Amino acid sequence: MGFLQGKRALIVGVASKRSIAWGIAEAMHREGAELAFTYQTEKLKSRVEQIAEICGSDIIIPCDVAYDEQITDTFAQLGKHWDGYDILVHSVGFAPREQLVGDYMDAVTREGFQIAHDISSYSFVALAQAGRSMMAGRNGALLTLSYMGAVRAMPSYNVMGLAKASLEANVRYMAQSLGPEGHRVNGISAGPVKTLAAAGISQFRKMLDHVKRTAPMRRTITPEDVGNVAAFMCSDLAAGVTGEITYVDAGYNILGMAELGGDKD
Ligand code: NAD
Ligand code: 0WE
Repeated sequence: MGFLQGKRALIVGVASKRSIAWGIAEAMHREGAELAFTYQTEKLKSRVEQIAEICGSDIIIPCDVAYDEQITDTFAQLGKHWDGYDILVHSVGFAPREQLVGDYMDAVTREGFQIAHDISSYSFVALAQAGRSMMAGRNGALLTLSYMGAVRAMPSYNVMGLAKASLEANVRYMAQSLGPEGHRVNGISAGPVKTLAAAGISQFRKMLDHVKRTAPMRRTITPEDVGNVAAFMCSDLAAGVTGEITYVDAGYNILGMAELGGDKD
């Protein structure tokens, strides 16, 4: 029997078969969870439907987290299928593209800052809030995805780094709020993966190569690597863990002077 047997999970953030959220959905399905999915835009609907079908799910709900009504309506729709749910996976991040180019202080604007924080951090607590009553009494688990740019200044990640820092603080404050209700809130800080969100980021290849050469495991990570840890974190096996950010990055974050320890250069 899978370790998520009897659990119901809402997955927010599938856009393609490369999505980290898809790796998470696959692992949760394998471990016996029942799944529901949201999609951001009509363009993504048929793709998310296909992916949901592979996981035996026919619950596919539109949700652009920029809109309060769509967040509220997501749980009204979910309530037509399920009387409650146990797991929320938030795998959403966005900043206007021009924010992720060049030097931080040249690129940042008030609007770019606001959008990055709204979509990448506020949306996590907004979804949790809207779904709170449906999680009541079920010892729920909430999970989000972060990146090391939250805690280190990195090239071009720019205002997304600040938004991820906010998201990681959100994990801790949400854990404080929801702990007394029996719910746990955690984050996974993933190493770089080639997904749609990474497409068109200049030097992304170089970042993957750098990790391959220098990370302790001498490889990059996959959505499957993240999925397995996510499934564990949202299961009762992790009942004693909340407010935590777990790195799934082949060990890259523990290094200093990474380049000198690598195979080449
Ligand atoms: P992805 O493009 O597959 O997923 C990003 C998702 O965010 C998409 O499904 C997109 O529809 C959704 N999204 C964006 N704006 C939205 C909005 N307004 N409303 C609803 N959904 C919206 O890319 P991914 O790499 O799988 O990203 C998932 C998460 O993982 C993000 O939080 C990202 O920051 C994080 N992450 C990614 C990497 C990486 O290198 N790919 C590394 C660490 C963390
Ligand atoms: O969190 C992310 C991706 C975030 C992201 C990506 C995009 C591209 C398309 C947010 N907003 C947008 N907006 C768009 O218009 N990652 C961790 C992947 C990533 O993105 C980077 C990275 C890494 C790693 C951007 C610059 C530098 C490194």
